[in-house]
Amino acid sequence: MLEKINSPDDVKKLNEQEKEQLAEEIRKYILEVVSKNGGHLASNLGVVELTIALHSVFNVPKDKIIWDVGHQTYVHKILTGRKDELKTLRKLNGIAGFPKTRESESDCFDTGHSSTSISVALGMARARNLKGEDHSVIAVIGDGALTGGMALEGLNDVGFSKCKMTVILNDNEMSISPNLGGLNKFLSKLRTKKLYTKSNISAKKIIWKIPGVGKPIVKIVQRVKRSIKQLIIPKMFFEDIGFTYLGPVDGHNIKELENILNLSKQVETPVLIHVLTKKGKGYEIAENSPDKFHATGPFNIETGEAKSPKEQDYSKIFGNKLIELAEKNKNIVAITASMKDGTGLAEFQRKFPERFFDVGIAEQHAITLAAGMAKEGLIPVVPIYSSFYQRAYDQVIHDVAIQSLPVIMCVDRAGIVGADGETHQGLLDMAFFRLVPNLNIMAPKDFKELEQMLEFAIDLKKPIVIRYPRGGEDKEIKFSNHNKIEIGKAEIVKEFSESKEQQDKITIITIGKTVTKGMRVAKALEEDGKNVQVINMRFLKPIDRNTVIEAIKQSQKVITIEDGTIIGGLSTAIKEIIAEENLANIQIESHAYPDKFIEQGSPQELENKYW
Ligand SMILES: Cc1ncc(C[n+]2csc(CCOP(=O)(O)OP(=O)(O)O)c2C)c(N)n1
Repeated sequence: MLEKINSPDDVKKLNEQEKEQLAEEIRKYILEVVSKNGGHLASNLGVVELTIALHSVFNVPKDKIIWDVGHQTYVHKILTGRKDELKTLRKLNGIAGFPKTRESESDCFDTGHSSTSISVALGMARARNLKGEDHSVIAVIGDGALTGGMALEGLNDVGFSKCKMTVILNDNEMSISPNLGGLNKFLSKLRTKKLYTKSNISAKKIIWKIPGVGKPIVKIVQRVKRSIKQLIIPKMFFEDIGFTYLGPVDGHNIKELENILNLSKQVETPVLIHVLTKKGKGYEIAENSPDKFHATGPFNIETGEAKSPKEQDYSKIFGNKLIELAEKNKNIVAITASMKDGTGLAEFQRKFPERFFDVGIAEQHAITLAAGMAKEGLIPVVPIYSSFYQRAYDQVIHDVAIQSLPVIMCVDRAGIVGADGETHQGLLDMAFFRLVPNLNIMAPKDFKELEQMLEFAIDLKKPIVIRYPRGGEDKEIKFSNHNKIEIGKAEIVKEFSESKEQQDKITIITIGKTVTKGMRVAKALEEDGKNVQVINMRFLKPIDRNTVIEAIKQSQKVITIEDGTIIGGLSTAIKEIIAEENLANIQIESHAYPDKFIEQGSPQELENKYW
């Protein structure tokens, strides 16, 4: 069946049975590709029927489907002309793991971070209305993404707008790990309601929504039903804020999905369709461990085992050290925005359940919650991926930094992240955090230094950022020396050679993961006859001006290396010192990522391309 499918028109031609067969073949194909390339497996297996139904009922690119987060669009890509190309999923120059408008006109908006789809959809629906057009606009959002503040801001405005558009709530009861919170409790009541089928839907309510049609006939009946429903059916929340609620519907029944989607088209005001799906559907191993298969590296299909064994990484080192420190200090608490596994907090949760808080996909709330806790004497530690810290920038400034509250902000996945592409690279945090008064910013050169920095941060009692990369420490270059951390003090990890006193002196200034890169460059330059010292800045802020000035005065050339953008980070900080101190005649060479959004590829490929 899959062989015949090159566009949504081909899907529309299939009968019910053929569509079911197509669903099976798509699952097999996705499993094949993701087991080789890695990617978001479980979420995609969960939306196969929903995506087939959407492309059976709607016509992209005229109709607009906005996928929240966008990690579940592999099926959509297969059905919209990218079937063969999917084999290059997440590779350099290959098909992206998220919607990309540059890739296909069927992808109407780029996503990657969660909870944006409802706002985007309303924007498109309002634009459609103002332009006098008549296509459909549909946001597809998971129950996890619905916990993000912007989704709720969007729902609020959509309900008020009375704008014709559809929100499809893809409810699998999971974020990456099981979904938590009050909204989840509310949805769990809805889940237990009788499933929607074509035969049991009350058409009256739909007719009532069509202006001028049927209104007088059903109005009184509706009022009575409404007051009774309020007592027994919690779906009224969506109805009360302005949506017509349809569902819940079995998200693996293509026929019923098509029926409900067609029904929604008749409503002239906002509709919310509640779709129940199973994360990992059809691949038992993923159905049983949907969190493990939310995002996965290459794995063996038969066993589900990872192809390359998991090695020690910065997130685990962070999580273990935090447990050690929390055993000694009961004021330490940990907060995650729905990423407890990725950020290394799973064991902390087991050990200290009452000191662990998973707030949902709510980075802004996570930081302000931490600020409140810090104000009352706790020591909140908040690991969030670098690119998701972008969400909480104002909270860092307004709620933490201005009052100089002791929140420890751990920036995980800092620097180049790789296959998830532009939306997930952690290249901006050094630049945007450096602007904020009162913040201290550190980055460790290896695991040991991360442990030292975490310990230092707990004692500091001031706002502090610790950034560290995805994955593990350098396998070849090891540091035996780990000097005590002192606020704003750099360390010299390689001194000038006295034996080469007469030669050109070069100072390499670097920080975090790239300190080992600096050591490699130093070795190559020395082989070339140069005399090189390497400075590990440790602190981007406060920066160790004296060490920098001293180094520059001794050198003919300075090389800066950092795992961040060229604007605003380490190289800018060094150039500012050079200008402020009038250190003329110094040659400076900066290695950082250029002022553009960096595409997907392996970290190694991207480092080779851009450094
Ligand atoms: C702002 C932001 N924070 C965190 C993430 C990481 N993330 C990607 S998918 C996901 C869970 C999404 O759950 P849900 O919306 O229910 O979709 P599902 O995968 O269950 O289909 C998370 C936390 C993100 N993409 N964006």
